[in-house]
Amino acid sequence: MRTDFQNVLVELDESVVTLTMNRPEMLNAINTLMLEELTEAVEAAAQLDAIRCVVLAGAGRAFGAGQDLTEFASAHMGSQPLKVSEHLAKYHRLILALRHMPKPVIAAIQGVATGITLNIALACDIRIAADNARLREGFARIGLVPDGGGGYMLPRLVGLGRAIEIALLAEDISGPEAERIGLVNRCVPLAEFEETTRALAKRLANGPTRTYQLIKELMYQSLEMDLRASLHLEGQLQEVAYATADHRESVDAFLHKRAATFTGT
Ligand code: T3D
Repeated sequence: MRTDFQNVLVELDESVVTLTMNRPEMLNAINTLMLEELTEAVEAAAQLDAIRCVVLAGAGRAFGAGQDLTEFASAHMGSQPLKVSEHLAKYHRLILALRHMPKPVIAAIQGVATGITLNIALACDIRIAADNARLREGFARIGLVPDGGGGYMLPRLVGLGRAIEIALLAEDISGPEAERIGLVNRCVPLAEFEETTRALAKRLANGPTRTYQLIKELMYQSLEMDLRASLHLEGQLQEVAYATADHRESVDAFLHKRAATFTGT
């Protein structure tokens, strides 16, 4: 996996990889290069069996300030105006790569998370916020609709009524409030934020990775299904889970009163 990106830091700690959006001087606003690098890193992490949990973070005092509006404005106003569908296709590739990641992805949110950066976090499996987090679905403030999967993820996380209010008003939501309404899974004091994230990532990385992949598939696909279809899918996935080494190991560990060691297979 490449580690020499310009706008994304890649840190591997045992089987946890942390991808950090790294333009702190402009609150990690996403320019084309960062988007391409982040997508490449996420896709590479998906391929590597040695990586069993991915953390997405922001450098400095923010998670991220959304689209780089300087780059956006110059693209809009240049002689060849931005082709929105082509531009968005790049974001969509990242959103799908996160959503299809065959291992857990944690978004670690401190400070500002707005616009497309927030929606990238919503595409992750678990969100941990520090208590200084300010989450804002900021698109309406610049006359845009939520993109990058916001229209899909937001109502599924917080319910339709609240999602519409959040998108229309585009106001800051604090970390504790985000936890209360289900926009993030947990909000912790800033002083405990890194350690909480690290401990959760390690725990997930030491778990039954293949089973986690199947659980993600079951949950995400079931969103699009009726009960009958979901029950059918659960049967198919359980067949795969029964055949994993981790399933056999955990039953054996229980029977022999010892801790299980998961290999992720
Ligand atoms: O392309 C697509 O279709 C995808 C769609 C994307 C749309 C979006 O992502 S919508 C959201 C776009 N983002 C914004 O509207 C946020 C703009 N930024 C702000 O409103 C404020 O910076 C914040 C509220 C996020 C933070 O305020 P504050 O006071 O803590 O920091 P600051 O001083 O405003 O920002 C620090 C620097 O970062 C500053 O640069 P300077 O003056 O020190 O040279 C600021 O200009 C820069 N910065 C912050 N956000 C962006 C940015 N530069 C470019 N693009 C940004 N988004």
